Amino acid sequence: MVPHKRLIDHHIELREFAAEALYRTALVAEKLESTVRHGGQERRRAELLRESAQRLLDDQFTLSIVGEFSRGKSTLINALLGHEDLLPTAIEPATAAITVLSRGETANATIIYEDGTREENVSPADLPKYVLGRDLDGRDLQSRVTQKVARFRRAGKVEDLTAADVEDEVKQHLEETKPGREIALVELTYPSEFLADGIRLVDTPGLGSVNPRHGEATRNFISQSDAVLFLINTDPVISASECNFLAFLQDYVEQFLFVVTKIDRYTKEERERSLGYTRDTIAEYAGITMPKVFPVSARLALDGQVPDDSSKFERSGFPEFLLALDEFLVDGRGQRIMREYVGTARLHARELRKAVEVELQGIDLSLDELRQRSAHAREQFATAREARKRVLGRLDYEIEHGDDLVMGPTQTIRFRITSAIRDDLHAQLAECDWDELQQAPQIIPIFVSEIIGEKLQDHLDRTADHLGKLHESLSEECCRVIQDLDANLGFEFQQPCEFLHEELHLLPNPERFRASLGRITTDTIGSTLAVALADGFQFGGIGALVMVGGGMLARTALGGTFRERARDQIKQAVEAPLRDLVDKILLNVKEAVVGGLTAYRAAMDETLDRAIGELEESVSRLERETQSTEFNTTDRREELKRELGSLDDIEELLSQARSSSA
Ligand SMILES: Nc1nc2c(ncn2[C@@H]2O[C@H](COP(=O)(O)OP(=O)(O)OP(=O)(O)O)[C@@H](O)[C@H]2O)c(=O)[nH]1
Ligand SMILES: [Mg+2]
Repeated sequence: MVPHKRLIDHHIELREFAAEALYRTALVAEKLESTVRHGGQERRRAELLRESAQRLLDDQFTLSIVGEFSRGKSTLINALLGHEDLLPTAIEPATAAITVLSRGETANATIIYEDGTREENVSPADLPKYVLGRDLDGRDLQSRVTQKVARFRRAGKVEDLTAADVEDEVKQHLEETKPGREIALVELTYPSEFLADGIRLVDTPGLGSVNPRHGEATRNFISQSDAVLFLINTDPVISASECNFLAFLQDYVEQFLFVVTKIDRYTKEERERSLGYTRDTIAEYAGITMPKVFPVSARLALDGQVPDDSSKFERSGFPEFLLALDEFLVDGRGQRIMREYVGTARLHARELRKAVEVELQGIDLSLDELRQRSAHAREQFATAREARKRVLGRLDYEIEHGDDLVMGPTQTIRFRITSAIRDDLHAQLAECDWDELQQAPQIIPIFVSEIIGEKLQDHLDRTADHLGKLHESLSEECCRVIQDLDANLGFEFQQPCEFLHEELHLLPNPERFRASLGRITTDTIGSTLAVALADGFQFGGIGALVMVGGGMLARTALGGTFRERARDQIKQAVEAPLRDLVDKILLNVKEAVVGGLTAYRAAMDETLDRAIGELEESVSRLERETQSTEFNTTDRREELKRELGSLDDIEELLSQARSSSA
């Protein structure tokens, strides 16, 4: 299936404008590095710009397909690539490993294990061996236990069945299904036009299946995604746990497209009701206004790819979906190009312009005038460097006191939060029925995260506010230093330094920082509790029964005993990590604050150093040039004017890039 041509052309146009601007800026930098100059500063700039252009042209974009188990993720990818059996699919929870698909001449898989070893040249036909989880939904265990209960029942001895009998089955099952070497990732190449232009499609293990490690694998991969396709079904409609997962995703990814699959199974009326409900729920719970939700049938799309059956393809919803998907991809990629590449080209072009302007004005001066000017400029540079020291000194102070800022009231906070969670958790567990207990590994981290989030909110808000104010005042000061330098240097510049505000704006800002503090909390809770629950509860033997037993055990006399034991097990699994959880969160927040401040300091330092250093270097070069006997003022002036013209062209290209991205 080929992506829509016009939109792809449009994306390529933007990318080419940006790449050309980067290459041309590199050329200007190189030309300015004339024979009389030393230091190789501009040559290094040119290298940097070329590398950046190369990266842009290799431009990869990762689109992850996520959703709960069995929603049809793998089938949807197969339909997008037009190959029915490429990725294994199944009625029960299937995919257990992250599979990254990219374009290649042949279909070929590489298996990468957690220990770093690789298995190359695996045939896609063998993928089920690697990608499918064994007994992922506990079906084997369930049937094993069911058979045992049935045997007792047939013999009329169901009353004699003890918990120990059932536990034996669990132990034996766990022993037989012990996981082998864990797969970290499967890389699969496939010759498809859909994967042209650096698109990588990622099939992820479904969430909400009984093995929390699979949800973890998906959660951990999300930060590497540029955009997400979120799969939901017509029936069941979107659930609370899907909404929670969506909220988690929103911390990492800005671009979402929602797909409701398997529409072939329902009538038009059912579909429309389900779609309406899904849209409203997403809008209400995830705060995404007018979410784009596309109803499709991957099954019909696959069947409709057989020649002479285009009506199925028409009915699959794929024609509209593919159009929207193109638009979505172009939009997402375009935003990234604007952010990462157009901005870089613009910054360097402006710096070069300043350097050219200083030189052009300088070579027209008499030697005496020039000496006076550069003596004056040197004083200004010294003043600017003093101001830079002051700005950095303030940041050093904050970094040194990062501990107080974040860790101050740790003890009280820890006590308050842990007891609140414990009380609430016990009360909640007492109310849980079998079905709810089965969902504990998914629900508990969300529940704990909500309580901790609520209790820590004030504390995190204060920290974020403080950092926000600091950022604001330091950015202002930084801009002032450079503005003062520009204004007092004795040379005139065509463009004021308003862009500096934009550049500094990219550094940690209060809102983004507030969001990232929230994310640290969710991440810490997610990983700490998921692992604790997985080890202590899921694989701890008896707990697994809760996963499988559901209705069947509830109907036997054992039901009550197991429910109680399962509750205790959940309490134990959660309580131990709770004690350290708050400390861990605060420590992670502190690391993020200090890390953020340190990165901010480095960026501030670099900005100021560059702004001062570039001009200083221009003035020094000017002196060297005018003193050099071989220097030809007329030629150089012509050369500089030409480069100024090139810089005008680059600005023009960049504004074309901006308008083509709009
Ligand atoms: N009728 C119909 N069935 C579908 C469609 N898409 C998927 N299915 C079926 O739904 C089941 C689950 O599909 P998968 O593609 O394995 O689902 P998944 O989301 O990858 O599941 P996990 O890997 O377990 O997370 C399979 O039996 C598919 O054949 C569809 O559009 N229509
Ligand atoms: Mg799958």
